[in-house]
Amino acid sequence: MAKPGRAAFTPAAHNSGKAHHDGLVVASHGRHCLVETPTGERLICHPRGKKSQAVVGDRVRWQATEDEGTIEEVLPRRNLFYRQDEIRTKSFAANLDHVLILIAAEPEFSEHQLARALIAAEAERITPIIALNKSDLVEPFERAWAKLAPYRRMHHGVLPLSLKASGEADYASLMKLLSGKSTLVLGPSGSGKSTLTNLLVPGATVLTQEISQALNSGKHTTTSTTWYWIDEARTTGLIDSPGFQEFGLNHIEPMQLAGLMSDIAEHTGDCKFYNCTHLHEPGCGVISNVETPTHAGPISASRYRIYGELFAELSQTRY
Ligand SMILES: Nc1nc2c(ncn2[C@@H]2O[C@H](COP(=O)(O)OP(=O)(O)OP(=O)(O)O)[C@@H](O)[C@H]2O)c(=O)[nH]1
Ligand SMILES: [Mg+2]
Ligand SMILES: [Zn+2]
Repeated sequence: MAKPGRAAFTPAAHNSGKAHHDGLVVASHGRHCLVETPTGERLICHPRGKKSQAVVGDRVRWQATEDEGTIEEVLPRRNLFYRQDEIRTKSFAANLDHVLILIAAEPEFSEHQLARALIAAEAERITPIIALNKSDLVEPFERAWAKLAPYRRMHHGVLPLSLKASGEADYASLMKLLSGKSTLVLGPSGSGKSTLTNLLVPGATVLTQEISQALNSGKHTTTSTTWYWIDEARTTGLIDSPGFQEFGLNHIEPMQLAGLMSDIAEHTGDCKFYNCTHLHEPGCGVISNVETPTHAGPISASRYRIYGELFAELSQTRY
């Protein structure tokens, strides 16, 4: 029997117009995307209609047309990692095991955006990994490391990296985490996402910032989301994505927030009222555990402030 991936390219399958094949979406460019067959061939596919709009990481059923293909069906997703603001929804990728949030000593990262990306991952039950890159830049790294204290105390911790200066040492610790999994690498522009891809993916030559600066080609070096295989057996997937600035959480209900911030969620069981917003209620288990200048507490002041600001923002955009 012909392998499923090959059959698409035979005239018989083409003429019958009926053969459906399995595929994995490995890149998306606006409406059309690149689909990889089980045997490793890649072809451009167009969605049949709005319903078959696919994102990277999607498993699809496709049909051959001329030398390209049509996506007939997007198979049910395990999860979909996306952000949403007032204007639009932007999907990053589907069917993920991890979101690796890569930030760096430089450029300075926004704690707000980090907190938002973590909440979006928790909402889809995707395991987050936080890594802080550029440990060779000693002083900015120390500042960033200190700023991350509340995140270092959380269950996922923070992994220090120096992808350019001592990538070899990072290789082993990263492989241990990522092996056999599908991981989306996410983070602000310039944090080193493509440098990471080049380190882990044999033969990858993804454009990184110093080269794009030399070519003078704009602020974001990477402009589309792309899936790479780390191993030849194609069991470990790594997805490079363009840097983001604003991470909209319009799809989250304000009352869901506390449950999606693990350091805060730990204390919601102690609240006097079941529908506590943790903003002002008496007997609130969250408020009593927030650190103050005179009282050390397990919830950092900055995390609690972010909670309050997000709660207000999400309450406003409901209507
Ligand atoms: N000092 C230092 N620089 C690094 C390190 N890792 C990456 N860089 C540099 O940081 C710059 C940005 O790296 P990229 O990999 O292009 O960043 P990116 O996250 O892919 O950026 P976008 O594609 O724009 O989102 C490049 O000049 C890298 O060489 C590191 O460990 N230390
Ligand atoms: Mg990049
Ligand atoms: Zn409370």
